[in-house]
Amino acid sequence: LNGPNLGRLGKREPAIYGTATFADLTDLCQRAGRELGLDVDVRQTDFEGQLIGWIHEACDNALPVVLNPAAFTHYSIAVMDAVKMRTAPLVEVHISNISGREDFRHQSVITGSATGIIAGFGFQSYVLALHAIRAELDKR
Ligand code: CA2
Repeated sequence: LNGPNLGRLGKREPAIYGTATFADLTDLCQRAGRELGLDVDVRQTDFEGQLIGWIHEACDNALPVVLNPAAFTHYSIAVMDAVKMRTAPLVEVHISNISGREDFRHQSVITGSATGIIAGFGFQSYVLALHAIRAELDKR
């Protein structure tokens, strides 16, 4: 699940987010999912309520989530409250290393309620998160 502006990947700020597009990210996640035996549904929204609705859907169906909340990471108590309701592993991901960027990006209100966080590996952060979810599911 991807938050605001991530649908614009590859179109601006290539130095931070790379030149690949959101469609490329979707392909990468689906391919990685197939290799790991996970059926991956990739979504993106610019709307907080939509993102929260999708997190509720995952909670209701005990579905694991890879979540890039984008800017909501840094201030959305509403997204944090939804993440707290999780009933399956939820991995927070970031394309960039948020701890190495502007001060306002150092804080995530999400991390404390997630299973864990992976940041700074470009699109590979998502693949690593899918591996983490596979490992969590295999523990059960
Ligand atoms: O590094 C990440 O994955 C972020 O979650 C991306 C968010 C940013 O607000 C977070 O601090 C870190 C921003 C997504 C904006 O995406 C863009 C895509 C194309 C061009 C410009 C921005």
